[in-house]
Amino acid sequence: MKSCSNFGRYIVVEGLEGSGKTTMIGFVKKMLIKEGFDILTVREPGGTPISEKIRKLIKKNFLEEKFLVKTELFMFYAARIQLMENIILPNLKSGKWVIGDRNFLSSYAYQGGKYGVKDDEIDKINKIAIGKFQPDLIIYLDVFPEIGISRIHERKSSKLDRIEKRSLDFFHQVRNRYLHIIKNQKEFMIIDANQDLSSVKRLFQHKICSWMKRLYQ
Ligand code: Z5A
Repeated sequence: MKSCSNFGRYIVVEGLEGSGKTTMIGFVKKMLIKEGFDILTVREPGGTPISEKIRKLIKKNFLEEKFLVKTELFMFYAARIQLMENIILPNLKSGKWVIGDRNFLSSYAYQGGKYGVKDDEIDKINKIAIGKFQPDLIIYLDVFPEIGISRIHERKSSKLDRIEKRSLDFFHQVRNRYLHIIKNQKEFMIIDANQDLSSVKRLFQHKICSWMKRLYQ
């Protein structure tokens, strides 16, 4: 099934918290390794020493100062540049396939919208940060915020982080943003992630396999 091209492929999984991104990435990684692919998985924000420090800072609860949305946006992009330039691009160049837990669509969904930064302003930052670079495939796991959050509550014994503490309204807005902006992407798929785990896995496997068949036709 492997391509003759030396360049790897970059698949990004997007979705609200609790949509099952981490679970599905682990599952598809195992599946592709069995097929003989060399796979690297990364998460955003994070994935390099500097990006992991930024991750901690972004998630921290600050009582003494308001965290501004533009500050957040630049911090996510700072972490993204470190990860793209130092990890993702060199690995793709060496032929590895990279599966990412989030990328720029998260910034448009969480830091954009009615109360956030305008899309044309994010476009400018995006262009400076990653230029015209596009993932080969974006898979959006669509979950209702109520379901995603209840999964996170079930999973977590520790306190919620700064972003997870936001209102249900905020997450509904993020979901609407995702559903709107994903339609402008070159290669995307939407999976109904409200279903039970084995159904979502089945759908995920089916979608990836049909995309790969098209890729190697
Ligand atoms: N953020 C941003 O604002 N702007 C940006 O540009 C970027 C990010 C890049 C990162 O949080 C935060 O940063 C995130 C967006 C913001 N904030 N929020 N809120 P993170 O990296 O800590 O976490 P996350 O990306 O939001 O994902 P998560 O919380 O880890 O969830 P997940 O990976 O999608 O789900 P999971 O870990 O695979 O599953 C969660 C639980 O549900 C687990 O117990 C599973 O077994 C269970 N699960 C999964 N699927 C199912 C199904 N189908 N049925 C039943 N149970 C399931």
